Amino acid sequence: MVGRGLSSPADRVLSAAVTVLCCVYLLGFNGAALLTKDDTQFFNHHGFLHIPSVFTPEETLELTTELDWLIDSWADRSPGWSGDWRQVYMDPDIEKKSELVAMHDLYFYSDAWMRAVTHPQLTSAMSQLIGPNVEVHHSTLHVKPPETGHPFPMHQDWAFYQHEDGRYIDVLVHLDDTHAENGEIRFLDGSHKEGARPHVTSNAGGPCTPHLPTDQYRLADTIPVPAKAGDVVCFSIHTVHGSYINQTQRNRRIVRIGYRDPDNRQTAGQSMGRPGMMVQGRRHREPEQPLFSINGPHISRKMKSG
Ligand SMILES: O=C(O)CCC(=O)C(=O)O
Repeated sequence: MVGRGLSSPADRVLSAAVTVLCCVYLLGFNGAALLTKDDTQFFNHHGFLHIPSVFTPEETLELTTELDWLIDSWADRSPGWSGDWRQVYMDPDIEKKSELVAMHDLYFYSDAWMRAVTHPQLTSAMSQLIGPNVEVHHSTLHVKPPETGHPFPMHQDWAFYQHEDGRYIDVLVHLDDTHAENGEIRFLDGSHKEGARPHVTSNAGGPCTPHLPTDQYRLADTIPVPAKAGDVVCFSIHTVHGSYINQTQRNRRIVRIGYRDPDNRQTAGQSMGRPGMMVQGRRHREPEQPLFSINGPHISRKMKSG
């Protein structure tokens, strides 16, 4: 007996199309794997990975609008990272003018950014690279302003938030297309495999921002990873990276999000001791481990006196 309704070629094409659409919907609904096996192998081998179009054009527009509000309302504008590396990366005139606009933990200020760090496809991609349990550690905005926008000396992010092992990935959410002229991110291929490296943390003038010695690590030896707005580029906490100055007339806006396995203990640096949100899986309890404190942050002086 021939099944009713599927006898004509048109019916069969329609039926196949419905099946494909259902599968696509169900895969999306279940947080289907964003990364292929080749992607995860590429990441493990090279220490970085470009994931295109993680955010839709609509999501990217909303995040950009919110970011511009954060830049106007909350972000810091400063000369940026300190150290003798500045004289190597910039000529004296540019060095005096060079600026960085930055702030931390955007999701404390904007719900759009809370949705970005908990984005199901992004966090599921992170669990493909880190393992089933993923915690948000921080987020940080970096804007390279036009023409003199801050270059980044070669470094590992480990130097800023030291952890016991490599189960930590940084994600650069791109709000602008990046290329050579505005200082796209660049990586030292495979450099994550050697783990943490000693950084320069002081110069003749005193303490400085951690960076790798400029005579041993050169941006010219790195691989550029240009990306589009809405893309993310992720890399291991041990991957050596940096970027050139923004020579264009426009801001170059990027937000970094740090994700880790909650079992990967932090030993020093940014946001040390602060619990983050679980965005995939569970936080395992160690024997006798206490619950997190419910004591709030200190009240700022301005608020106290006000
Ligand atoms: O924004 C860049 O070009 C580099 C940023 C960076 O090095 C970092 O976020 O660790």
